[in-house]
Amino acid sequence: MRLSYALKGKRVWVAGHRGMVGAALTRRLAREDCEILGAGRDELDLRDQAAVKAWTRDRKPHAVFVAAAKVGGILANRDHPADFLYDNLMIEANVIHASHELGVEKLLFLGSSCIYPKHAAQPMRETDLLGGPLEPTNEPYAVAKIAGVKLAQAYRRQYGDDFISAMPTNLYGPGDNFDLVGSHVLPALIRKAHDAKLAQRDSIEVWGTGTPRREFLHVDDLADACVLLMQRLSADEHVNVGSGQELSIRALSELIARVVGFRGAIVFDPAKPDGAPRKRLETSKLDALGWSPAIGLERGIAQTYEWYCRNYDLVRL
Ligand code: GFB
Repeated sequence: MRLSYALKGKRVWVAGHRGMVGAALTRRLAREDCEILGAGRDELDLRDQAAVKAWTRDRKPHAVFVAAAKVGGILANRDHPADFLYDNLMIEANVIHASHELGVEKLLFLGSSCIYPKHAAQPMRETDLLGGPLEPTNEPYAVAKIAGVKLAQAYRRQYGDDFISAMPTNLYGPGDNFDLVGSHVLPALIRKAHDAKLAQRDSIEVWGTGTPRREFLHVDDLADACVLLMQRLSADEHVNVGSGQELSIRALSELIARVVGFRGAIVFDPAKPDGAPRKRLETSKLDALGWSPAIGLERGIAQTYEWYCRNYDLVRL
C-alpha cells in the first residue's frame, strides 16, 4: 500500500479522545506505532483559543484528528441550537488554527452527513454540498460542520497545509451516549428495548413515523477509514465515509428488538420529528482507496448491546 503520510514515530493528537469517535481512533492508532496525545475536558477546554494554542505549543503534535464536537440526536439538536453552533465553531476554529500556526504536518477534520441538503439526491455525493437548504432540526450543527470543512480547505488553499476532511454517516458503537433524550436513535432504542424487557413492559415508544431511512456505520470502521485517509489522502475536497447499510427507522427498531430480546410492540409517536427523510452517502472516492467496512449492522448492534450491558451502571447516569 502506498502511504503519502506515515504515522510511525509521530505524535498524534486525537482531539476529543474520550468521545465515542475519539476513543475508537485511539484504539485503532494503538496499532500504528505512534505516540497518541489527548487532553480531557478538565485539562483543556477546546472552546478556549488561548488554552488550545498553549496546549498545542507545549505538546507539538505532528498530526491531528479533529474528533471533538458537541453532538447529539435530533431533539438535542433542535433544543440546543446555540450550543451546537457555538461550541462546534469554536472547537474547530481553535484546533485548526492552532494546528496551522504550529505547522502540523497533517490534519483530518471530521464532519457529518447532515452537512448535505435535506432533499439531496440519494446517495449523496461530495459535490452535493451547499446545493440546497439544510434539514432544519440540525441546521446549526450542519452549518458549524460545513464551516469546519471550509476552514480546513481554506488553510490548504491559502497556506498549503495538508488538512483534509472526512464526512461519516450516522455512527454507533461502544462509548455511545445512551441518554434517552439527548442521544441518537440507535443507542436510544437499545436502551428502550432493554429497559422494557427487564421491566416486562409490553411496548416501547419510537419517535416519528418510522419511515425515515438512515445508514449506520460502526465507529471502529470509521476509525479504520480515518487512519487510512490520514495516510493516503491529500485532497481539497472532503471524502464520504458510509457503510451502504441503510434501513428505515421501523426496520431498525425491529432489528434492535430482536437483538435485545424484546418481544413487545413498537409504537410510533408521530408528534416527534422525523428529520431528514434519507441521508445515504455515495462512497466511490473511498472505495477507490480499496476500503470497505468490516462490521455488519446486526453484529455491530449485538456488540454495542453487549457493551451497554457491561457498562450499564456507567451509561445510565
Ligand atoms: O439518530 P437521530 O436522533 O438523528 O434520529 P438524525 C434518527 C431518526 O430516528 C429520526 C428517529 O427520524 C428520529 O425521529 N427516532 C425514533 C429516534 N426514536 C428515536 C429515539 O428514541 N431517539 C432518537 N434520537 N431518535 C442527527 C443530527 O440527525 O444525526 C445530528 O441531529 C447528526 O446533527 C446526527 O448529524 C448524525 O439522523 O435525524
